[in-house]
Amino acid sequence: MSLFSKFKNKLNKTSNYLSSNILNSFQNKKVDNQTLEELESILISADISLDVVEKLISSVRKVKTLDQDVTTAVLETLAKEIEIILQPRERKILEEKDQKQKILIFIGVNGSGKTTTIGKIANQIGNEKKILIAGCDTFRAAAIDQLKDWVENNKNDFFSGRANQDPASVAFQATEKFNKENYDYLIIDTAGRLSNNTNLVNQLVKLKNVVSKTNNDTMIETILVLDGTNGSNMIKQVEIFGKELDVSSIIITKLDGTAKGGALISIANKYEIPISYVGLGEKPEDLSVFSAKNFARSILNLEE
Ligand SMILES: Nc1nc2c(ncn2[C@@H]2O[C@H](COP(=O)(O)OP(=O)(O)OP(=O)(O)O)[C@@H](O)[C@H]2O)c(=O)[nH]1
Ligand SMILES: [Mg+2]
Repeated sequence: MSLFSKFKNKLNKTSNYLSSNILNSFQNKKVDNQTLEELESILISADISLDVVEKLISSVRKVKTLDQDVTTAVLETLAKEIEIILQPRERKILEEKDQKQKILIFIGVNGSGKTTTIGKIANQIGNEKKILIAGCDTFRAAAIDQLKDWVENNKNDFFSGRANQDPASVAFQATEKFNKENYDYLIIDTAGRLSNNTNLVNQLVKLKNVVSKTNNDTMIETILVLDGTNGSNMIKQVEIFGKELDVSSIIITKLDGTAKGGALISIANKYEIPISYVGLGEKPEDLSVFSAKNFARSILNLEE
């Protein structure tokens, strides 16, 4: 399956919603105040933020009403505008050749898809590279087991600490092993919820500081994983995590399971943080490098 087909198939909840409603509104009609008003509410209910919707509406307003197929003209205009917003956020974190070794720290609230995404990424990196996976969620045995399953399937190496050990100290020991044994990648999984009252963000800041102490900051990626089914509520999470931790890229998961995929556009418009991957299902191959064009055209049910 081509990368585009993958986007198109998996984003069908969002694209069905958008394209069918837009078709209903514009079929045999022209671009006027009434149809634009309808379009505005369609876009808003797909969790696209108001500032983005305003941008989109103002370009659709310029669509020539004489166009034979108004619906296609509207969809094409929307896709072009959305692609312009998304384009600057594309970043392929694993293809930057200047850095031989990389440390990926995965953060995000519980259930957002950190562990699954780590498994998928390690699977895609493949066995030519030496990968060490560190389980720093020391509070839940199930968390370690879930990560271990991925590690075993991918044939990676695994490092974890004692139950309830300070996550930062596990991360520190993992970094020592990574450096001593000359791994290409260290991928750190963290907890999304803590068993006690310490603040999650503080805990992560501590973990990251410990890792930075012995490693060059340029080789550390702090990846915020967001659950796409949360729609516009993802913005709050970018706010909370981004304030204290220098998030270097975002991964939005579960876009296969939601009609709220439009929220990705709101995030791209509001924050200058790159979007490296999108999660499009639960299987190892269901993680795709983010592509502005594929995303923009897929959610409007257009062809490549
Ligand atoms: N459909 C779909 N499900 C996903 C995707 N990514 C993750 N999931 C599922 O979401 C659930 C939670 O994922 P986890 O990887 O365990 O999330 P986590 O962030 O590690 O959660 P905690 O360890 O509790 O903080 C699992 O059932 C995954 O299979 C995706 O892109 N699509
Ligand atoms: Mg997890």
